[in-house]
Amino acid sequence: MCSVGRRQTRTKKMPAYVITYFAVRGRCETMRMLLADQGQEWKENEVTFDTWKKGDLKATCVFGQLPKFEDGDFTLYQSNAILRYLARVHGKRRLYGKDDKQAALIDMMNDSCEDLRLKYVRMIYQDYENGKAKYIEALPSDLSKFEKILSDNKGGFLVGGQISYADYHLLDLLLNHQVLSPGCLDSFPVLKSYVARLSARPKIKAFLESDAHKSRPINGNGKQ
Ligand code: GTS
Repeated sequence: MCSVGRRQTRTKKMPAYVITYFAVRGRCETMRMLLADQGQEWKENEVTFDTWKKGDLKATCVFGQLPKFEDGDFTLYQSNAILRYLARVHGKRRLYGKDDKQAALIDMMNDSCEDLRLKYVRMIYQDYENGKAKYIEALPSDLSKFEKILSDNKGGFLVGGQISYADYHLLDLLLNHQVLSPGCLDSFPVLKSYVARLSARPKIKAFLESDAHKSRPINGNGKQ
């Protein structure tokens, strides 16, 4: 090994990743879980609602919204694009399947997670008092689709036999839904054991038990 190589292996790597977001789980807990499970470090740049309201930061964001994700001097917006970037970069065989077809299926699964997230977010922010009961009543229709997908795929994950970025997204959604409606997985044994199995992965378990995770509210308006 050349001396430069030796010096590099001895240098402690500082976290190159910075997540700029409000002090909530929201759209960032999936990427935080992915990073934690992949043994990565990152820095949190928490933005208060008062700072955000001043408008200076918003004006610098490409779409006027957070999260913002930085990898050194590379900046990204849009939470799902950030997940896909991290999926390409991390994982022993990446978090994006073993070939283009699996990658497309993983994107399809993530799009379905996004559909459910949007329904959830709309209810939480726009219709919590009147719409929560109705939302919970309709939830089995969405959950049953994921139950079938996981039952059909014998690999234990949404696609193939190894975790993908979409699994972190689904796990985050299911954890949030168990807070919204604690018994919501009782009639979905496959989803229930999937949540238990993924939550028990040592690095995810440590993350879920961390003060950082526990102290962050799920949503910005205090509803959950
Ligand atoms: N499609 C975007 C993504 O996935 O990143 C949506 C981002 C978004 O809606 N951001 C909200 C925001 O910046 C915060 S949150 O909904 O993720 O909590 N809101 C402030 C604003 O001024 O729009």
